[in-house]
Amino acid sequence: MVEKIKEEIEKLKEEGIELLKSKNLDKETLKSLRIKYLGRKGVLNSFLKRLSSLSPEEKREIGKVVNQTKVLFTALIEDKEREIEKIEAQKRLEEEKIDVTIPGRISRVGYKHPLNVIMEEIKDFFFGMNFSLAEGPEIEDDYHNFEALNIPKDHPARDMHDTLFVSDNVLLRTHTSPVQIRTMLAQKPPVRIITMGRCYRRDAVDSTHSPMFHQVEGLLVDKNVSMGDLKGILTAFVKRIFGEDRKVRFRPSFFPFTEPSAEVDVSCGICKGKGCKACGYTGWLEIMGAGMVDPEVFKAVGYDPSEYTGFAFGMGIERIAMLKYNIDDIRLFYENDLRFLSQF
Ligand code: 2U9
Repeated sequence: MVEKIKEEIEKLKEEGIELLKSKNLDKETLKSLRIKYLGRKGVLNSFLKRLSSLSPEEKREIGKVVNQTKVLFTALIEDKEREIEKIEAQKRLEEEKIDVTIPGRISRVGYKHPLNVIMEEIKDFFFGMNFSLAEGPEIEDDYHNFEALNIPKDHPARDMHDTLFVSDNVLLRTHTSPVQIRTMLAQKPPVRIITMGRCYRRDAVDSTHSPMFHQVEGLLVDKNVSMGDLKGILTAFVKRIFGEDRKVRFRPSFFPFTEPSAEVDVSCGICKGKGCKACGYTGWLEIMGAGMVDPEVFKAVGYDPSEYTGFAFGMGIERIAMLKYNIDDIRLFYENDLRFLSQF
């Protein structure tokens, strides 16, 4: 009986050694082998349950062999576990390996849009002159876009602003001037602001017209503001944008919201003022409008025109960019062609 059991254990031992030493054992299989051999209800313990008919001597003998086998199997399993762990660690290292010699991906750098370049230059100048930026809605009403700016319903100036209407009284702003109206309605003088943004007019598209374009306008209101202040600041501005060597001239003009009004010209950069095709052989390029704020506008926003005066100016940003960079077609600004945009 004892010999038979010992034989069985020996057979089990050989089979176990072979299994536990075999290659390609994975964690799961090893776990089930541990349960099979060493578990509480495992094969080795099952031998101990069959000893009841044996003498204490024999029981001890079998017990010893079972225990030796358990110790051997435990050692084999632990060896295998370490081996699997090592293989897995090696695999992880392989997977996470980074080849630092692979050339990096080159990310292309974008370009500033020429209109943004100009807008930033304009902001830089006027912020330096202690102006701040005011913003307002692109969808406006008749009052802020026309009425308060001294442009009543039957005024011929409304023809100049061919308007895109949303409804009877609601429209897309034709200039940024309603932002100045809103600012004055909201605060007392002194006021020193610039506005910039999209404006809309019912224009047919050609090389110099677009139904959507950008404007910059400015407004300075205080006691004793004169035409001299207007000329001083705007001359410095034009020279900053176009170059110190350029000349600036002010010509009388008319706008409903300014009185007196002027148009501002810069000397032609191509012919240096001698006259060429680009300036229509005049030597001058028209770049902006300006004037002293009309007392009627002050009355509309509740400012006392006998106490305060102010100057205002306005320009189309596309036009400034076209003249500064010699761009001959306004549509280039909106087409997002990188061959054009990458030049700025
Ligand atoms: C208020 C009072 C006065 C803004 C001004 C101009 C002259 C002007 C044009 C330039 C080219 C419009 O984009 S354009 O077609 N603008 O000539 N704008 S004075 O005057 C104001 C604005 C707001 C309250």
